[in-house]
Amino acid sequence: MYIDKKILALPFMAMGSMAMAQTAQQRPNILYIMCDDHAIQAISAYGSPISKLAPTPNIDRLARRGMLFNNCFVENSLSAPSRACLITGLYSHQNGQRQLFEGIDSSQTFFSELLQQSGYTTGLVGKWHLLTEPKGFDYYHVLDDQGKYYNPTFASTGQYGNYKQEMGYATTLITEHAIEYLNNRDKSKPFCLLVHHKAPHRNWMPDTKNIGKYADVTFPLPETFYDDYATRGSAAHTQKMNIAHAMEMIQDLKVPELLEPDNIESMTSYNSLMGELGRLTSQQRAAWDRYYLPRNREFMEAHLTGNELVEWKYQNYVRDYMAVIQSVDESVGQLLDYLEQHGLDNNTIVVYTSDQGFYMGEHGWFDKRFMYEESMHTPLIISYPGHVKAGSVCDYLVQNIDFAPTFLSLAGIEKPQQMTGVSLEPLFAGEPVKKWRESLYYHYYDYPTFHLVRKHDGVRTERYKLIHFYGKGGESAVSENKYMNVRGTRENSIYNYLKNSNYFQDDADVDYYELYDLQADPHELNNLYGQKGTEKETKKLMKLLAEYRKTLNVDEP
Ligand code: SGN
Ligand code: CA
Repeated sequence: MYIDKKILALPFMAMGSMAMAQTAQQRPNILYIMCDDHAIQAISAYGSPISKLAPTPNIDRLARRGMLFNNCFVENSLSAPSRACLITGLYSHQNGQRQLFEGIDSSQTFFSELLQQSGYTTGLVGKWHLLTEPKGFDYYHVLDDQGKYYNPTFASTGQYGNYKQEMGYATTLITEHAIEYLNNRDKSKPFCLLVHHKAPHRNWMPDTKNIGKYADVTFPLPETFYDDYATRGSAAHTQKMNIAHAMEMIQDLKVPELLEPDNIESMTSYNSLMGELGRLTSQQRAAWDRYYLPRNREFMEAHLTGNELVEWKYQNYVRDYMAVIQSVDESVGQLLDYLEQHGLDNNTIVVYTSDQGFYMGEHGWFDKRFMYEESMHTPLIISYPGHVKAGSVCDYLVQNIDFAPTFLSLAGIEKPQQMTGVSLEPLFAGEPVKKWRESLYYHYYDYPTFHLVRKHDGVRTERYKLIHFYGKGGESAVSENKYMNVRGTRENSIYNYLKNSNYFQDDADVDYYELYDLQADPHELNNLYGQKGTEKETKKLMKLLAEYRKTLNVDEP
């Protein structure tokens, strides 16, 4: 229900259409920019060593204008689940999108619908990744599934599923469509525009002008690069997301010269890269070859092995990833410029975030999924001149289910009762807040599929993290994925693909806990679960976890 306090305060007679329009104008515009897989480590405002070598001046400019959140976390570190949290303000088990291919419960209210009903004009451009038509948008222009970096296909308002190719680079095209929407929008209404970049999702293909941009940079290895997971349970050992073994030399590191035609995995990786490169125009392909061909020649001649090879992979992974980020940063700059040039900067809330965190070699990994810090943690910067303290930092625990309630409260719309997240507005002043959450609930469900990260849930407080890994192991776990063994579905074909490429390991069932003291051990190298002296804290956290499961009605584990 939409309650505009200003309207309620007006005498009824004064509520002519002029007054309504004026009040509507005073409500803030919302520009929400979300990247796909943008790690905190790759934003210079957050200050990581790698980001200093490949800075993001425009995202930093936004941070200077607003508030940088140091403790923003996702509930389920995966794209579609995260997007479902954003759009509904609900945890995964409440919004139906627990796994990547599961499909959101589209009967849930999307915050965009409420904004639209209350007089906002709403737009969405870029990666949508939910298996349902965008609801509550006057305009949408969305990529097909994960989207392609080069010459991608988009479907527009009312034409859902009808994807048409556009020539150019995804990040640039998305920015252009965002600006197009801003130019053509109904200017009598406040706007809410969601800009969802495809970048920097795997396989990190930079725009032609940025290819090789960091070729001469040597990025420092993260402290935990050679983690041996000595104190952890089996999940950290059985995952398939380490740079050393799971990162593909052909698809991910772009070395097709390594093709082994008799090896099915090598062939799949090759076909995947060739599929992507086959999209390039001859001009784009020439720019690609100018960098990758000599780089690959040099690599093939070097015959690297052991750590030298793993570090070559790391360097080239980070180089490509950061070059992809360069375009994202430029896009942020263009959108901020647009707001300034059109006098919209003071009345627009700008949010920058990602759909989750990402590993940039920490623990030897890429990808996400785990409840460990790098993947659970996500960037969040919010600017709103006059309302959010400029250049401030917020340490309170916030989560992606809070975004929808925040937008609603800023628009003066009462949050629907079932919406679990809370508005971040009380934090905007940068002052201490009397009552705020002291813990977060996390739940990852997507096993067994890409990267083989085991199911787990857990709680994180400011200082501690308790994780419970559970569930059947290997192929037998498929029976728990109700959607995965339905013949003819996309999920089922992915399952078959993984099975045929011997992806599933014969992993054991698991049911164990890990405990970390984030203050003493910020890199989570020392699992304290079961250790002497931790009994009291463990008991407290166990109780907290049980409370979350009960109040939230979690049906697994
Ligand atoms: C693809 C990627 C995975 C990635 C998932 C989910 N493989 O399947 O590496 O974890 O997407 O990513 S790829 O070979 O197709 O690139 S998410 O961001 O959409 O959740
Ligand atoms: Ca993602």
